[in-house]
Amino acid sequence: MKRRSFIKLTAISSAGMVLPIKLDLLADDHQTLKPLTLITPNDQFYILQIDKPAKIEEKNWRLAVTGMIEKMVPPFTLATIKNMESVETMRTLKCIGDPIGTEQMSNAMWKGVRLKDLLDKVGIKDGVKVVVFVCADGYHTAIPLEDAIQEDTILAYEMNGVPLPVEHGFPIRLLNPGHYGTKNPKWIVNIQLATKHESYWEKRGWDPIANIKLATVIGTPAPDQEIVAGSEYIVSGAAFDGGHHGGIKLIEVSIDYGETWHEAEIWAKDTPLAWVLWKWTWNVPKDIGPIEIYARATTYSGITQDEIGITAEPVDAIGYHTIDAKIIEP
Ligand SMILES: Nc1nc2c(c(=O)[nH]1)N[C@H]1C(S)=C(S)[C@@H](COP(=O)(O)O)O[C@H]1N2
Ligand SMILES: [Mo]
Repeated sequence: MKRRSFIKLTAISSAGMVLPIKLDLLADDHQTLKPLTLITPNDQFYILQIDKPAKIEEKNWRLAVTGMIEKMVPPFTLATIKNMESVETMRTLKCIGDPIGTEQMSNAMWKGVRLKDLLDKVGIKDGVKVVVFVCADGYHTAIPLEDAIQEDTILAYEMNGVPLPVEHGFPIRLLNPGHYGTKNPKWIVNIQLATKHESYWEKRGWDPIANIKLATVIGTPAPDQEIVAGSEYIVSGAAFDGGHHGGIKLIEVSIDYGETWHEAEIWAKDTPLAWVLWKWTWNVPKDIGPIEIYARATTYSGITQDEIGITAEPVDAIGYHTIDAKIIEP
């Protein structure tokens, strides 16, 4: 029991106390996950930023690539970028301040260009170590060059079939696979090739690497939900390993504090860079009273989440998400 409260406190202190961020559109009805859909509609996708969204007009926007470049190229317009070879990809974004992902994890289809294709146009000088993203809202962050030139690192300009909504970074944001939201900057106006950079959140003590950890989230039931004795109830949620452990192989649910585990059905999945959705039909017992529900994932690489989280190569797993609910009289 002690361990369970530890996990909850961690989530609260990192999301609420340490990160002084605005949960703009996270109204009350977004506070807990509902039954999820594989793709999160844009108007339900979580939103996080240090201040107000930057409002950029396409005609006034240019993307300058500067620093340790080989040749001078005029700043890119959105039209030039859209003329480059495009890629479409499903990606889950998750905030570092919500490690379990109960509120700040969503999934979308994105369209954009490979960052490496853009960097090829300017040439990368020897000695470059990091690629820095400077954003119109004052945010800035850097990623290692080897991450930047990966096939899966995308500058996205569309989200679920429409131009990036203002809140999600119009006209261009980065999708950096396997990394928490901090490394997925929005409203990018300048990309700099450099030897080092101290990013906005790193200056404030946050993890500069920001690898997504394996986690399983319970969407239904919500905390304190009342479940009818003797009924069939669908426990459901999402799991995500950030693509670090080969993807999610198995989800299990326990209603006896981890004594026994029941295999859930993974009913929706796409790439390892996106969450999987799972459900388990529970034949709710006749006994009335409080109940605790746990969920855990096992990855293809063979890692299973434990109660307090584990350190595992190449990146870690967090502990179980647990939900306190109630069995009530029919
Ligand atoms: N320019 C800019 N980009 C940003 C941020 C920000 O404050 N400014 N916040 C980051 C954080 S902490 C997260 S979790 C994601 C959230 O992306 P979303 O609002 O599209 O869900 O944006 C990231 N990109
Ligand atoms: Mo975040």
